[in-house]
Amino acid sequence: MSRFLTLLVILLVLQLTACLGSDTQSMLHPVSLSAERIAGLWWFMLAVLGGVTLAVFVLLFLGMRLRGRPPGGSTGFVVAGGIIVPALILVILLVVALRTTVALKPAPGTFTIQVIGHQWWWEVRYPEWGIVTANEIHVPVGMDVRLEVWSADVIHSFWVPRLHGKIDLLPDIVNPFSIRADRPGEYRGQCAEFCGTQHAKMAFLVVAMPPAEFEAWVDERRMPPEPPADPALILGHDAFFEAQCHACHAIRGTAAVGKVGPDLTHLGSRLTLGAGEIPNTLGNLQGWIANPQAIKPGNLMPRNYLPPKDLHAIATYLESLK
Ligand code: HEC
Ligand SMILES: [Cu+2]
Repeated sequence: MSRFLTLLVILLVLQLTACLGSDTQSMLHPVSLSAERIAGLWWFMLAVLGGVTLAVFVLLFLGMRLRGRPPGGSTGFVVAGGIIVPALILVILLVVALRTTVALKPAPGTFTIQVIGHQWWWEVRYPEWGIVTANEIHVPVGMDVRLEVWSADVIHSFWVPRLHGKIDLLPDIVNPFSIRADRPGEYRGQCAEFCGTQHAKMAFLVVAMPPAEFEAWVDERRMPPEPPADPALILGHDAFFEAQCHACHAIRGTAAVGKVGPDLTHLGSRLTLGAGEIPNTLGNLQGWIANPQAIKPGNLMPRNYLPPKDLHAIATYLESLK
């Protein structure tokens, strides 16, 4: 018995260590009012249900000690402990949860960001400024931002645990809501609804920046990048078209207007490649272009059998697009 208990305690402690570590995607480290409300609800439920569990174990223990004695107790105890108290607790939990849900009503928002889920990446549009990017959502700190989300294929779910609750991305139906980050930082999000083979590798970042920095970010991205002048970059630009990348990708200011994959207009300034899968470096980019299937098996970008000098030229060109 005591060996069993020791094992149980060890397992529980091990499980708790999973809650430590990185907090970039932890709903227990909220940085917005709505995430704080959700975390508050979570702690409240943990406390209540922890109390219930404790009470049940105490009763179980008492029951075990009374084994062998003649039966006693009363019907009243069973009715109170088995019906009235549980019903009361459930009603309290329901009321508190409903109040939280009502408090999470979306705010009007100062501007709109559209997020469109694709298998297995996120298209991000700022219609006010004509900016299109992917897998990265820049927002100003302390401002409510209106979000409109939908899906280009199957149902996805948009979730940044430190900022807000989950919201479904549905084909053909636009779901509006709002987010607000109260502290600058990078907050990881993740698709929260199974959507196919690479569902687990459908991540993204919300980058919350001070309003002035955000304005500068917008100013740099509303214009397409300058056409390449450097011969090495022109080589990369031409190789991009020769390799048919433009069939699926758009680069504003060029003839590439593909819609199947992420917009690459400002790829050089993005933090990650493949929806949060690998850091955006020149080496990783070459690896991705040559064989995206090795990094994210089953994703919708095919392998490319390019001569090394073309591969290098394309990657250098794309990294120059800031
Ligand atoms: C058949 C369509 C298709 C073709 C052709 C294609 N891609 Fe892609 N590409 C995609 C898709 C889809 C993704 C998103 C994959 C994912 O993350 O699930 C992608 C992702 C990328 C990314 C990562 C973008 C990001 O923000 O994560 C880069 C860079 C890229 N492609 C470059 C290229 C280059 C260079 C070529 C030409 C050699 C090319 N692609 C050809 C469909 C294509
Ligand atoms: Cu998804």
